[in-house]
Parts: sequence; structure tokens; C-alpha cells
Amino acid sequence: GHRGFVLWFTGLSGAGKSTLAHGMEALLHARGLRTYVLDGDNVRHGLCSDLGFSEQDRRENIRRVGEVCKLFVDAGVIVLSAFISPYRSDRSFVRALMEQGDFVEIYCDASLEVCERRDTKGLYRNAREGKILEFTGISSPYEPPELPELVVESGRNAPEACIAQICEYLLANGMI
Ligand code: GGZ
Repeated sequence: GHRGFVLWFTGLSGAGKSTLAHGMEALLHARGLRTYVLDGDNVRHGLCSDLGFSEQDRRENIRRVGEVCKLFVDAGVIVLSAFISPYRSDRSFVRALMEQGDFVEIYCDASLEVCERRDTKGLYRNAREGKILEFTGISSPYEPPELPELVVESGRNAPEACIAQICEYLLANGMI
């Protein structure tokens, strides 16, 4: 089979990480590739159901996700990982678990202003009202990547444009 690698989407809540991960997955499936999406929906209810949103818990969340990514990659699967993953050092840790070139960090660059205006789940409003504590961008930090493989302007551009950009990168680097 083909070689596995990780597309690691990072960015604020509402930046479009899961949307892009699922969109990329559809594109990869159409090319006959095996994929798996990891995100809060399938990880935070199971493997990480004991974790909240303190700095320590987020770090442990990302550590576990990273180890799972490694297992999938070993199995030859393309992993699409969509977590805020707010700390640079945690993302570097996951990168270091992989072989060189198997970790593609994709910064979903949507400003806090845009994410808060969208507020599709009402979380920002609740965070502003103090009903959710330690909310990323409001009361908990987000450290943008310094040298990501890719920056997609998911706050400005449609998901289709971001997906096309990611696809270009994978083709240009012989990954698909
Ligand atoms: C940030 C929170 C919080 C707090 C609940 N801060 O937009 P969503 O709803 O669907 O995705 C967010 C998700 C973030 O979980 P991650 O596992 O990606 O975070 S981390 O990488 O930092 O471990 C959001 C929801 O959980 N959510 N409370 N306080 N996002």
C-alpha cells in the first residue's frame, strides 16, 4: 500500500479545521487512498474523555493524539488531524514522533475576529460571558505556527480553495 503521513490542521475554534480535514478526506478517497480523520468529535468522547481544557489537559490530549497518529502512519494510513493544538511545543513533539516529511503542519489562519463573528456553536459568546472558562483566543492562548508547511487563509477563502491549495502541496511534494 501507499505510505502514511499526517496532515496536522491547527487553528482557533471555528477556523475550519474539521471542515478542511473532511474535505481533504473526500478528495483522497476519490484517489483511492486510505485515510482517517481524528478530531474532537471522535477523540474527546473516548480516548481523551478524561481530559478538559486546562493547559495540562490540552497537552496530554495532543500527546495522545500524536501517538495515535504515529500508529496510523505505521499502518500506512493518511491521518487528517484537526485539533486546536494551541502550543507550539506540543506540535513539535508530534512532529518529532514522525519520519521526516511525514508531518505536514497546516495553519488554518482565521482571525479571532472572524471566528467570533461566525460563532457557529455559540461558544465564543459563552466564553465572553464567562460561561466557558479557558477558551482559546479569549481566556487561553493560541500560539500560531512559525514555520508551517502550509498556511491556508480559511478566514478569507472558501474551503474549496483551501483544499485545492493543500492538494497542490501534496502533488508538488510527491505525497499523492
Ligand atoms: C477551546 C473548546 C473549549 C475551550 C470546548 N477552548 O469548535 P469546536 O468546539 O467544535 O472545537 C473546539 C474543541 C477544541 O478541542 P481540541 O481537542 O481541538 O482542543 S486542544 O487541541 O486545545 O486540546 C470547541 C470545543 O472543543 N471546546 N471548550 N475551553 N475549545
